[in-house]
Amino acid sequence: MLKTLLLTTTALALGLALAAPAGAQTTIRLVSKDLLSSNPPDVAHIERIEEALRAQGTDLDIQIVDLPSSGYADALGTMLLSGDIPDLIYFQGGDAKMADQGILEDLNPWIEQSPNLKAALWPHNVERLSNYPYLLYIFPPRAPQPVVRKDWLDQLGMAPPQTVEEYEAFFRAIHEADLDGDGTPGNTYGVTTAENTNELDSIFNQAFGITGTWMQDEAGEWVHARTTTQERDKIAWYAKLAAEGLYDKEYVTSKFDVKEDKFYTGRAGVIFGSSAEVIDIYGGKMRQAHPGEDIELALLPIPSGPGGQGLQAVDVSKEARGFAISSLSEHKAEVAKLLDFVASTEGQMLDRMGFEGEEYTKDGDSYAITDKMSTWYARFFAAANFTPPVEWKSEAAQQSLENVQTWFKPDNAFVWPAEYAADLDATENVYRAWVYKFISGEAPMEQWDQFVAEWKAAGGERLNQYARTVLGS
Ligand SMILES: [Ca+2]
Repeated sequence: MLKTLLLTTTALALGLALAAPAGAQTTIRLVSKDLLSSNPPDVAHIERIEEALRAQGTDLDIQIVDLPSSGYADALGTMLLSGDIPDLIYFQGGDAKMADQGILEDLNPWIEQSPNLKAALWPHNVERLSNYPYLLYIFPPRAPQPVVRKDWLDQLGMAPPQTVEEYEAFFRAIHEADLDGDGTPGNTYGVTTAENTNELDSIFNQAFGITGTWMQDEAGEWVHARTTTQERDKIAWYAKLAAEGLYDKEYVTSKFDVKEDKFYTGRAGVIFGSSAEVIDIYGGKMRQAHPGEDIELALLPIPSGPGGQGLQAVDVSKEARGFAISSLSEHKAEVAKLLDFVASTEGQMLDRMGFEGEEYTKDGDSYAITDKMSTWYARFFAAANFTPPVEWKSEAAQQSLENVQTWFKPDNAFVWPAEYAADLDATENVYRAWVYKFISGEAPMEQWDQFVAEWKAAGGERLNQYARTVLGS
């Protein structure tokens, strides 16, 4: 037995020696948030990535640089400014300053040479990389999408709404029925949101023709979309829904837990989940709230409307976070190989699925997910083109990810110079306050022009003028 083992080990060592000549090992240093040399799963994960790369002929010693999770961005900035610059750096802010210093590599040529990385990109990644080539963050964008209890959908006997009009009819049907079964029809909202109308905007902006942050008015001049007639028509529709009890006016004081609670207790029929994971958390909590009922959630379609169809335009000015390669690194090609590997099917099997016997079990070609999967997270990427060997996400969650690709629209938002911060704050406050006045019925829609004037006076005119210099004509 021992002899066999020794022979095997020797054969393995010989095999490795052939694949990577002695002395060819390259050390690369990696700093990432929540990736720690004191966390055994992190270490084991990095080690098996090294092993897999070695089998492909790239012999890396990947050293984890430890930084605290709390205050990570500041700690990273201090380390980099001291001249300690790892080969591969995860940023969560503070990257633009470093890019200005010239220490971040333009990633586009590397991606061009890395077939797995290239194929793993989500549509918004491609756009962001073309505007700002220093950060790579391969995860789906946050895009709130509406869900409803499948049994409620069945009870209503209606087809899922495909248009703005059908959504209104759908919200009304929920409101007028007594789906929560408390004996009182009319005490369930069609839809509720948390804090503001952003979640509704996620699917209704494009439907009303609000194509991006900046739009051209009748005269062909760039204006902020929030002051357009398309926005006015959308807010008027939200206000109509609210006036008829279809949309919950109390959104303005609802935190996310309140929004969720209204959904689980049947006081609202539709809420929005910001990601596939969140949609499945909502499904799990709904089942917990109704033991023995085995409730599934259904994802509702992205509606078409008078102005178009799609998910709200995604800011593509740059990634807000992600991995960067140091332009000072002597091992950029090896770092690129590492990134290309984690984006590959083999790499994604490790990074997305966790460990066999921990996050999943395997019997022949058959995989099963364990409870531990709920706390596993990808250390690197969630490739757009990776299909796991066993699906644990609900149909609703999977469909939401497909929608993110199908209905992606790039925004024309840009990065503001710091001097506009006060104008941005002030105009945001004016907008939120007026939207609530319109939706609550405190202000009639006839006062729209008054809102626009106030928005411009609060700094909006300056924003418009600057936008025109950026976007041209
Ligand atoms: Ca009821």
